[in-house]
Amino acid sequence: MNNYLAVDIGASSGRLVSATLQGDQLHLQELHRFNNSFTEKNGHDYWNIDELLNEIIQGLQKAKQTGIHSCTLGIDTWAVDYVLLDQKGNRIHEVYAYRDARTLHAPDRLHQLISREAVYEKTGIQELNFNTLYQLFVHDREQLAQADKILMVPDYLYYRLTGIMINEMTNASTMQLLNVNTREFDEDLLSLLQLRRNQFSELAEPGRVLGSLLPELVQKYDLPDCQIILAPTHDTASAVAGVPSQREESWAYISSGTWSLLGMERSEALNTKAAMQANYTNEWGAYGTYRFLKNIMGLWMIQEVRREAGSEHSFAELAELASAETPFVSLVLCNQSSFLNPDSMTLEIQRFCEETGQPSPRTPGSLARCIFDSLALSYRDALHELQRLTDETITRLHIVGGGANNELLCQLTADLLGIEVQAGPSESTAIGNIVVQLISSGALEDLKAAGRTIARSFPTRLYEPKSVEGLQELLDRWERLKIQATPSI
Ligand code: LFR
Repeated sequence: MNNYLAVDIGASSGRLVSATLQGDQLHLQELHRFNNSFTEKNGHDYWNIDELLNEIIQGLQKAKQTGIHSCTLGIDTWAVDYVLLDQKGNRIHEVYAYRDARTLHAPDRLHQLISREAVYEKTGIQELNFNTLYQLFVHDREQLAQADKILMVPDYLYYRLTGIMINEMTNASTMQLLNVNTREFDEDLLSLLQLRRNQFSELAEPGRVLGSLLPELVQKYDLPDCQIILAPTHDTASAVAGVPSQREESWAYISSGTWSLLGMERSEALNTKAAMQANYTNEWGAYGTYRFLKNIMGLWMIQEVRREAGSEHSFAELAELASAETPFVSLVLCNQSSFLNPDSMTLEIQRFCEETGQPSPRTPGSLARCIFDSLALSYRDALHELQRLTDETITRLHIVGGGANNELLCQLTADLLGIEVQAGPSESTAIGNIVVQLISSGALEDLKAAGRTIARSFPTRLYEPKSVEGLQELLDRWERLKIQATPSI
């Protein structure tokens, strides 16, 4: 039986999962799990990239110990962050984490040189100050000029495992440097950053067989014989490939993790002015698809509040405490840039509530309630925008990722959006990574077949919308709050 391994690393945790296809069912087993976070050094936030590589190697060793001698392997991580390499392939700097504050004002500076409209028309990518375009714009010029190659984080991990350099497309599109018409790097944007095309590698499609693990690694660490396949290396691209949709009805998704990514899978980009104004993006997906979506601040807010309280409560406990609270007492505008990486998320939420004349949430339960209520209201806005921009009526909303386990948030979403929510699987990112390997090796035909297999293999839960008491009044309050708002991400 073939073994398919997925390395899936998000901003807060990573895992190595093994899968087998038995009949028409996919079976998953988690072999290794580890924490991930960025750390501050001399006023900047960095990832520990070497540690991530060690964790992958440990995961592969565990795979071998459980009897997996040969397999295919795909890697996905978050997007936008990059690694500069010298001519010998050595890293020449620490890897900045995208929440580092150095890019906070970079968009305004860059758009003095080229307009927002022109960049959106070229790339179709939403403006987020941490996009690679803005990160490279503020990166030390000399170091940038010295870089022989620029890889994204998963490209770098693939390189260290195989010795082969590529720029995988789904992650590359989040650089905001690719032209959606030519589907290549945009020369104007490259020259604006004083970069050369040959500082990047070939743009490679997910599903491509990259090669094998370096023999010296296999020997040194006693690793299985792995054929390396390019997953959709952007975790959100994998997550959407992992949605249990047969791709027939009009469906939307929320990939619910550190971020909530709400959108649709489309076969064409939609880079109109209206889409730009709503800050919708067209990230590239597997098999020529686009993810027309919006970033919403997501579970990062509750992760931070929990961490600041010494991780006293589990996420499930926090959701339970929130369920016991009165709904909609205090609301925050999740996408305010002040929530991107505050010194204290708890204080920032309290400050927002006080400044807008709302009760300040002081307990773990009321903070959690405030976050979940506010996220669900943000989803409502985003879904309405999505329908308006695409002129489609969404009949089903899939929630995948860790947030699919949050019953309160799933029910709130169904209620406030007035739509049936299908929640699960929570491991859609690893699953999407794996189904692309299955398609690549001929075991599944396409994304539709993958959707059917995922639907058969993993239980999901349906949330029917219930009516919300005082909805109109709540929506009026929410609209008033948005008028009081300061700029958002
Ligand atoms: C989710 C995600 C989002 C991206 C953000 C930064 O993990 O990849 O899609 O906007 O992280 O990379």
